[in-house]
Amino acid sequence: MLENKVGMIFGVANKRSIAWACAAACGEKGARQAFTFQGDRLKESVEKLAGELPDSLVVPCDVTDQAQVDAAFAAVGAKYGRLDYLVHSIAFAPREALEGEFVTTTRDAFRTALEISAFSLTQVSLAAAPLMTEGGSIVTMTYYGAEKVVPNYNVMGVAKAALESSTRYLAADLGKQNIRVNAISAGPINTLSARGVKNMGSLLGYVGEKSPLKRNVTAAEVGNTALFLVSDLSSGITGETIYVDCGYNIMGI
Ligand code: 1JT
Repeated sequence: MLENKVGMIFGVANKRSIAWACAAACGEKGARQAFTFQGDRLKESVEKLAGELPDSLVVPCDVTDQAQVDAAFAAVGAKYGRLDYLVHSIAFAPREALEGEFVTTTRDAFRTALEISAFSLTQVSLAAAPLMTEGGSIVTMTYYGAEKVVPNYNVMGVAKAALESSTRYLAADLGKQNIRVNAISAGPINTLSARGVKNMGSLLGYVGEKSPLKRNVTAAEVGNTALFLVSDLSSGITGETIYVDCGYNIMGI
């Protein structure tokens, strides 16, 4: 399904990462993929995982450093000569911003969360577009806390609201180049990022009981939706936020 397609995956930390589930689903369908990592501590882990897939590339990319972003896309251009899809699965907020009350969010935490979690989508979309010469698909990850208040999600909710809105504005701009931009709103998953969050266990239990499917979503299910969004099966979908949350978001009480 993705034979002759080239993808670029942002946000793999380990095998539980949503980004890795996306890459594994797409790799199985024949895509070649480049992986970015942030900081030396993730280099080995990402190189090991990427090594499981044929003809992959691993490049450093801290999105707060424009030179690294430019170099990462230059490396993809040099190796593959093109890009068909991009998976953006990165977010960050200082730990203390994800507990207590939103009203105490500092200027610094706000700036960092919005820069890394929301602005980076625009940044990588601009860099990706010239390589997407035959059209393309960009997929990002969001969460329900963008729309409704979820205790402790705080500034990440504000950042995800900006990310979802950015998805629509980017879709409008890039549509003329046949580049589609969509977001997946995933239910909570026990990844490395989520692990650092207080009361993640009880959140997972609560969502698992309340959702129509009476369970939590898996990273593999998010990966399969990313596969759909990067494939031609979704050729008429852009600017959309698709829920992959076992139906949790449709419930009132
Ligand atoms: C970040 C973290 C972004 C955790 C994230 C995230 N997007 C979803 N999660 C999981 C989560 C976190 C909280 C939550 C519900 C789900 C941690 C590092 C920074 C980026 O609140 C109930 C806080």
